[in-house]
Amino acid sequence: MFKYSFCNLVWFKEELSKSVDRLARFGYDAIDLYGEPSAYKNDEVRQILKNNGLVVSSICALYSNERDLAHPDPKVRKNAQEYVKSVIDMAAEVGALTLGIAPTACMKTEPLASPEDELKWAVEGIQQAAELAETHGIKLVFEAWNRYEHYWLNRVDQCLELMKQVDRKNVGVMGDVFHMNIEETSVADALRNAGSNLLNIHLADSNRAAPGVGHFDFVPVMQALKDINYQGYVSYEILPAAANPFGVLEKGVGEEWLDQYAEQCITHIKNIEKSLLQNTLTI
Ligand code: LER
Ligand code: MN
Repeated sequence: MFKYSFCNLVWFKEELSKSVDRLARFGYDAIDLYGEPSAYKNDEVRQILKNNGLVVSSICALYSNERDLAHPDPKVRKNAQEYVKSVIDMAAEVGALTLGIAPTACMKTEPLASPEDELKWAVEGIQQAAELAETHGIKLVFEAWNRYEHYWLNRVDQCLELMKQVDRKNVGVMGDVFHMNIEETSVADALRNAGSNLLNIHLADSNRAAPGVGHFDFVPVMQALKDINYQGYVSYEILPAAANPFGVLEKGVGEEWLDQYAEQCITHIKNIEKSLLQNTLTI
């Protein structure tokens, strides 16, 4: 029923062909590429994916302080818009269906201007990006990040609200259960509330490791995705423990984050999916 993808952010330092080979071996359908266009040669990406029978489900764009659509400095906003344009171009060239869009930087926990100004700058930048993405048939998605990574979009209902303000038909939302486990009253209800606006999802356990390694219950989440007839990819975004998820990537990861967790992610969730299909799980 579900299609599975994996975000290669955790394999930041690895050659793409090795990552894609691993995903193909464990039965994934797609890859969710971290959004650093200079790290890839798009024709090579297409060839590697074709050779392994995978597609690109999404681009996980990386919004740093220099790529802040809501920054008071127009130069920073312009830089952010240029970055977004470069990831849209990359998404178009590698055939990605969705692309993460953020009103302001990740790891920014306090605003730098008034809420009215930040909202105005962000909406302008996102509308421009949506119009360009539309010409390539790409959908933009807002992802809620927990309070230690963001001061603005912490819950899916806030993403839905911003989606309405942006008011472009190719803009939707995504969930990330690591963040949702911290911020939502009920992860499953928040996904149900997003309904057909939910265009992508990141799964990770409570400690951001592979599902099954922490203590998060994935059964209600998979049931909610089934109930809303979720048509997007179920993507895993697992990351080692760190206050700044990007800092840790520079160092590389331990052996268990490679084959062992890639296999465990898909096996754990496919087992739940199978049980839900056979109706053997009651929640
Ligand atoms: C990106 O998908 C995300 O979830 C952020 O927390 C980046 O670490
Ligand atoms: Mn995520």
